[in-house]
Amino acid sequence: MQMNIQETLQQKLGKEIAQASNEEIYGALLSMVQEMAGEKERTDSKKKLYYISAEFLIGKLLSNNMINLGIFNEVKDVLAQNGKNIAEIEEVEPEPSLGNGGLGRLAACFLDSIATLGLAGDGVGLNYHLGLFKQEFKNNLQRETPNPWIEEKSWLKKTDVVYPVSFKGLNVNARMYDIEVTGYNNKTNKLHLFDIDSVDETIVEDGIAFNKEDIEKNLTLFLYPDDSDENGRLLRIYQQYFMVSAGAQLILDECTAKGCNLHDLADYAVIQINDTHPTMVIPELIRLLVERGLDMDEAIEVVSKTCAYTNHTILAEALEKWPVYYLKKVVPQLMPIIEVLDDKVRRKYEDESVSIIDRNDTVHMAHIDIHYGFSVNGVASLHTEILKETELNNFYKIYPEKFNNKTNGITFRRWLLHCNPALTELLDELIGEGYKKDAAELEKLLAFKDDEKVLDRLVEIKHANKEALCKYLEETQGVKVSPDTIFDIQIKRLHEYKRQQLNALYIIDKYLEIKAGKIPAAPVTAIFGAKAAPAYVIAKDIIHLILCLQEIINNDPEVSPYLKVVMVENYNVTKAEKLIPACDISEQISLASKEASGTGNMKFMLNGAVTLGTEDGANVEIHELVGNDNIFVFGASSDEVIEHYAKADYVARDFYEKNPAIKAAIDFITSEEVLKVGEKENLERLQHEIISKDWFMTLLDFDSYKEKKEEALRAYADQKTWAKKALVNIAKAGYFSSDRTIEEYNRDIWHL
Ligand code: 26M
Repeated sequence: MQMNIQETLQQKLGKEIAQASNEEIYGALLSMVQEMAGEKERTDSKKKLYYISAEFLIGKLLSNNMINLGIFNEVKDVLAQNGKNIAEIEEVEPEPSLGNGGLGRLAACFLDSIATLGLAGDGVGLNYHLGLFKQEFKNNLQRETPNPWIEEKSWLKKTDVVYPVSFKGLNVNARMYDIEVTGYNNKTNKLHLFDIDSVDETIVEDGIAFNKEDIEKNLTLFLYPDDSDENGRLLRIYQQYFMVSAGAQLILDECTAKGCNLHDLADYAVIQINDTHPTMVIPELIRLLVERGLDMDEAIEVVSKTCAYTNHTILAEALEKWPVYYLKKVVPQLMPIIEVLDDKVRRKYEDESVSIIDRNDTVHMAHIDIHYGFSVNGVASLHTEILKETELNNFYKIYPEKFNNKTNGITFRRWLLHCNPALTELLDELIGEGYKKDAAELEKLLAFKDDEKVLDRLVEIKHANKEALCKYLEETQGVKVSPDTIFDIQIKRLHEYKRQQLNALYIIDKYLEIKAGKIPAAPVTAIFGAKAAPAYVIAKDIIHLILCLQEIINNDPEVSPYLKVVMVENYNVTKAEKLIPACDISEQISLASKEASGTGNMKFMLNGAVTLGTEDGANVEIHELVGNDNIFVFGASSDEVIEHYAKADYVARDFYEKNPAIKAAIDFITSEEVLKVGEKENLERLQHEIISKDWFMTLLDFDSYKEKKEEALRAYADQKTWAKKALVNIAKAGYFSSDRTIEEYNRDIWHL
């Protein structure tokens, strides 16, 4: 094999590997991997899954494909023998950032697991030319710039498959591009990304601004353009319909080619609708089936047996509702169908709250999914319970049989084998390689819980990963941090409910303590990574505060020996792969009941970090698995939080006025020190928000957060005990393999 790879590469390069540039080698590897993937057997079965999603946050593909094809180590060795470093070649690949965060990354993990399990299931989405904006920091503020990823040589394969898509007054073509999805030692599937030939990247100007009305030029230009104005929201509808109309035509084509007569569509296809972004696939499929001869009632019934819906949030503002007037403006052909769907619901159920079109002429997308899909799932136990008992209770009463939980998972190929080769090697040595196909086997590691040598190795591996991160941070951002400090990491989208501001308040409190002469027992490096939506003002203010703290604290010789702050620029999948293996404390501090699941929490645990978290989302399940000794849990429970909202009795100002530590930390936000490096307007706005609104109850949990965090920092001092906690976390992480999640989807929903 080794000889083969060497020869193939040399042939593609037309020269010796040693003489080629990293860019040339990347190109040759890309082409070799694509050919190998193309030669692999495709999954095949009568019934097939279509996972439709507006986001597939796939991240870089080269190394993961090589791991899945079983050639990674050989390639690495061949390159090394020729004086080349695989890590440097990985750097050449641009990251396709085709997602915002958890929802998009979940879709990518799922594709990996579906192929790995040999299930026939393809992804359907959009080929955004510019992924989620690139984040730059200037004057301690976030700036957004375009984030292109498509190069002459890329993973995309242009196909001849083209479907017509009609909007009001505009007919366009959707062309299909494919990305090969290689399973780990198994068959392959495809990710189908639809695109419009007329997209024009030159219309972007001044950061990420562009003409939102020129649909032919902008339809697939950006991932989720800003929806803070009406044109942005209309463009989202254009994108969504373009995706589902092309997807629906693809599904009907493939099924009829396999002998489906449309009446039996549900025997050939199952469609998983990832949040409400693809919901229009339901009326669109009905429309197409009627066009092809089914009567309306039967078309509705067939589609209802084919579609299943996943909910990823209980935040009311994130549940999509489109004014009828928008839909009439963009996709008038769907409105008569949506009206029939609404009419049927109204005839059957008196309860206004379950209607599809409400009295303000607004279409509730999730309601379409729940009435006209056969399955509704949440993404962690607590989340599903809240959906059933609270958020969607009126639906649960009508359709108890549709509701089910599918706790999220992550692919261990990317989040362990690829990002943490040293830990992978140790595991191979201790428990064999079976865990790579059956993650539950990680529990075998528990046998080494009291093995000092093993615990020492875990400590060594973590330290080496921290050293590698330090080197990377210095090279890329010029910040110097010590691997001998505790790495406390919070990386995730910036959102008030995730409460980066709580972490920031803790840091201020710590800073003030150190300034007052209270020296901490152990030095800490607080690391953040987060992008804020361009129009989310308070989220950007929180980034501003963290960047100001970084400047003040890191340059203060009294404080920086004990506390440092690092805000990683342009946090993305690639950076996550470097940060997670180096983490000691995993910050999962969302307000209980608000984080549907979280998946970063699982990645950290798998890499031997200990969680500091609230009883929210999948943290609850992590807690149950590892037990009290191996996690640090704090804060109000979801029941308490839900009650506070119901009674509207939470008053942030009371905490500000009655708790001196809280007051001092909040006052510091607009102190002279911070104003020296920051913007008055932003800092005052944030301060006012926290004192007078604090919608996500940061101050409610401040004391218990501080107490638990101090406990965790103290516990770290005993390295053996800490390593044992790390070991238990790794051993118990098997449950969070997306292979397990996908097996459950298949067993309960897809039946492939
Ligand atoms: C909406 C409107 C305009 C622009 C963007 C959006 C939008 C985009 C993505 C809204 C929500 C989006 O994603 C939500 C999301 O990522 N949810 C996360 O899903 C994960 C996978 O299930 C969970 O682990 C997280 O808890 C949940 O927050």
